[in-house]
Amino acid sequence: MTYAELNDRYETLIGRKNEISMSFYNGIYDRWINPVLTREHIPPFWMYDPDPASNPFMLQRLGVNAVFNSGAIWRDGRFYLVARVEGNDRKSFFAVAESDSGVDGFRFRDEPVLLPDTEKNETNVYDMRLTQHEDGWIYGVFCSESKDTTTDDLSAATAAAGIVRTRDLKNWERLPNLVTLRSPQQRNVCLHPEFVNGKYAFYTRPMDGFIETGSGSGIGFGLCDDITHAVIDTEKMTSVRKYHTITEAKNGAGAVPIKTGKGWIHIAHGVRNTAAGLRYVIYAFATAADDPSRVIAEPGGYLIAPLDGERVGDVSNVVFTNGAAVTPDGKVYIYYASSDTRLHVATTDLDRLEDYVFNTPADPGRSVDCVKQRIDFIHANLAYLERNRANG
Ligand code: M1P
Repeated sequence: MTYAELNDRYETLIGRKNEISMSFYNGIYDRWINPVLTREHIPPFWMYDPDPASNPFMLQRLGVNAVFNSGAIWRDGRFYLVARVEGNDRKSFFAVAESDSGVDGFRFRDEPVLLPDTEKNETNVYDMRLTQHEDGWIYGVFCSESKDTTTDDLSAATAAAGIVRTRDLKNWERLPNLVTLRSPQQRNVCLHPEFVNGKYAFYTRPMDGFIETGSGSGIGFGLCDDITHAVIDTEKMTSVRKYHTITEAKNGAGAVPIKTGKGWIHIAHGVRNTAAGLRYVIYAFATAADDPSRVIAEPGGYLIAPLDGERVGDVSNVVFTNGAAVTPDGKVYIYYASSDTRLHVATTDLDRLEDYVFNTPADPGRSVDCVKQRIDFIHANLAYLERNRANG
């Protein structure tokens, strides 16, 4: 292929219109047929030297393996994603893509984000949550991963929460990593958009090790006075892991909580173990308007699970979100990645999301109680249908 042909292929992809999937329905959200970002959305000049003199065979010199977990924000009529881009060398980095529609046309800016190099042991960065904070800054909180130097195990790593801030999504100021005094490691940390008791509030995910949460029992919540040297002493638990549920193995904050009339809606991920490995799904819960650490609604089961082709990828059987954009007219765009490979969008609105979170029955915890719950539901539904028939 010539560089011009590569570029034509790229432009055709960027220009492709997306459509709501008609084969999926649950009333809660719509799925869209095409992923919004894939590795094919990477500009060719990030991967190919276009000069035939130095690249006579038009070889890819710096490949991109995957584009997935993405922070999201809506600002001034445009949708911005800060995606996790993973090179063929396994290192992840961040890149900003923009679109007018939020469902198609996402185009990466000319260069990825070069973070200030202040954490000298940091090897990898990923999964940025973008928070438009009431202090006027846009914060990006992400996983900052370093080699665990206390062991010879080459796969041993340490996860911490990195923090950057920006006013324009172009110039990024790096702040010191979050310190949590009582948790050795952190991943999936997310900054709450408002001050709580006059302090910055973080959702955390305390972990004893890099993969296992160990004694960490779920999504934590902690306050800090100074975001430029963020230290959290005590983490209070919000949504906790439970036996034989979708969060049994671990869970973690996802998109920045969404403010509604009834409280804060959280779209998070839950993980359970199976004979085929870990299965990641997306679930939702709500916390109180006046106390964003207190869970007030927890619909049973998952909101989004891997479906069809989403089930397969580099880390199969995974859906994961770290970003949702909300428009002023109440439309909600949930950006979720499948199998650590590509990024999709599911769309809904605040009313439907609120109805889902507050009116979906909670998980009763035991099969027998689930059957009773369903039978009560069936009886009520049949009675309604019968009444309707009787009334003509
Ligand atoms: O591979 C699935 C996900 O695994 C991690 O999530 P968690 O910390 O909950 O296990 C993250 O690294 C995430 O990037 C990844 O998608």
